[in-house]
Amino acid sequence: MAAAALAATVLYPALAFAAPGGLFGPSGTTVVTPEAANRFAGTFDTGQGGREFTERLGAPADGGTGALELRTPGDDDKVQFITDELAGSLERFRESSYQSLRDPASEAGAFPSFQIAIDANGGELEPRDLYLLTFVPPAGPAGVWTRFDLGSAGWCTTHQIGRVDAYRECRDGGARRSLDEIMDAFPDVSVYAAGVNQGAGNAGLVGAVDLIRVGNLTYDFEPSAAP
Ligand SMILES: [Ca+2]
Repeated sequence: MAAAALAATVLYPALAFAAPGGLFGPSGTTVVTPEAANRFAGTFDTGQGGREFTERLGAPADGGTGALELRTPGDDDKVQFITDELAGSLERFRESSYQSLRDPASEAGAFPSFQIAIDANGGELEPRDLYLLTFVPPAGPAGVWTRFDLGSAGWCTTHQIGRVDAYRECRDGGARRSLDEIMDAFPDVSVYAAGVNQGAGNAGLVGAVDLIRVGNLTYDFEPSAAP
């Protein structure tokens, strides 16, 4: 999809969204279920991947009974779960993390990654202002819930032009920058959306994610609403 169309269909709705609660946004834990998606969507999905709320792989501590499972059987498959509720200040991500697990039956060795879509100079989004920040998790064991700290992470910064797959580019290399370095480079930066990404380039990976925390807000993914 062309950058202009991408921005128009995906990211312009966020322009009308003002994050409540000030700089650090809303607080507390939000349970995200198939029935209550909290503006999460598979914005950049491609190919034949799958996404399912399930208890099959359990949940991390304090993460309820289930999580969101992501499947990318083919090399070109890409599944995401991204919300523009996280639009606003990049500062909120100084305190941020998520938890992930790789199914031991996976053929691939990676974990689901995390991405932040930014407007490099804030204000009105022009297609040329759209960049993606990608966190590529380090290697780790399968079958264990692992917490990834995003506030101290190194971020791969890619200009979103045409159909380039930011995750695949970042998995294969590219400089990593701290949030401070990104904010120095883009003093007026604003966030449009953020969430998890699996693929392209993760053939055979079955991963799960839970407890996305940004600022004082935590998203707990669950198969159904708590009674
Ligand atoms: Ca959960």
